[in-house]
Amino acid sequence: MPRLITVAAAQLGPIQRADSRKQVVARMIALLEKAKAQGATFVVFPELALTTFFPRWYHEERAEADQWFERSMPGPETQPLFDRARELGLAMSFGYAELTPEGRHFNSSILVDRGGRIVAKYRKIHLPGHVEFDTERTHQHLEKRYFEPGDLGFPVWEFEGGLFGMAICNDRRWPETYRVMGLQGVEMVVLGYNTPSANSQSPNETAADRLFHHRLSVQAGAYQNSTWVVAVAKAGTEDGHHLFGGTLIAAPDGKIVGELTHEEDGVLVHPCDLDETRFGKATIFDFARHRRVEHYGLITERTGAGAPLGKPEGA
Ligand code: CDT
Repeated sequence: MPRLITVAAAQLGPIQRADSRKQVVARMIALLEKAKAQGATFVVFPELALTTFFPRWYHEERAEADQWFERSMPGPETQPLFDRARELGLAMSFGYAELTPEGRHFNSSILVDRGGRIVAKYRKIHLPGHVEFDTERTHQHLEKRYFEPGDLGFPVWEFEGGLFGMAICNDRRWPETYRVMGLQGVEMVVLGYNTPSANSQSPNETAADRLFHHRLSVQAGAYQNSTWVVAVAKAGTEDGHHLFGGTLIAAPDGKIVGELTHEEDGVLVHPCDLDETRFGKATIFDFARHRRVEHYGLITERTGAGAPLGKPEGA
């Protein structure tokens, strides 16, 4: 019997700065209903799903940015989303800006079970961008100003009959993200993203290049850890700033089994057999047999690149 989980990657089209949480939650509920009609049992929404991608906007007063954060989850505006998911019997995952009671700011995502209970939380670890307004860039990316790095690591949870992990946007570009979860036997990684289609520091990089790097990272993470990866975009033009789409599901052999080609609200539904992760985990990526951790020390000893370790032969 395959261990099937029918996943809906629920892409959101653009959310403008003026759009309210209430409007966005209504759109997310419409996607839940669409996903349910197509047989999904688990719906994955993007990073910072409830608002525009606000790290592009500079607030001199840090506290002004608190308008984009959720002080509780669920809160008054998100409760209808939880209620509808529970009524439909759907599990879900989505990203949001988290403001803790102690005043800490994280770029977070959660797993919610079919009963509407939050059973897992992840806080984004790899924060791209910068802290101060940067006049050299064509647009700002102020995640390092508005968030602190996640403090929860990359745990894997038993969920929906399998082993699930989360990552958020820039995390997908780092092999360590997947490997730490791979070492816990992860069978499905769900991640959302908001990725500008222009590189603010290089006019030579095209939107096609950026999509290529996105696919490359997600497919490599899936293949090298023999896991499903569900990658979900917020896409389209937000107040003049374009985010690429490319919502996709990658199988444990690294192949893309489905991809959205538009930039609007929509679902990509695929029945994922978690047992398909077994072959790779038992053969080429059987970590217990093939990894050589005695040679991997630099991975945790060094953050940035340092002096080469090679010595001339015979020296
Ligand atoms: N949201 C997010 O992490 N976006 C980044 C953009 C990188 S450019 C500073 C990404 O890696 O897709």
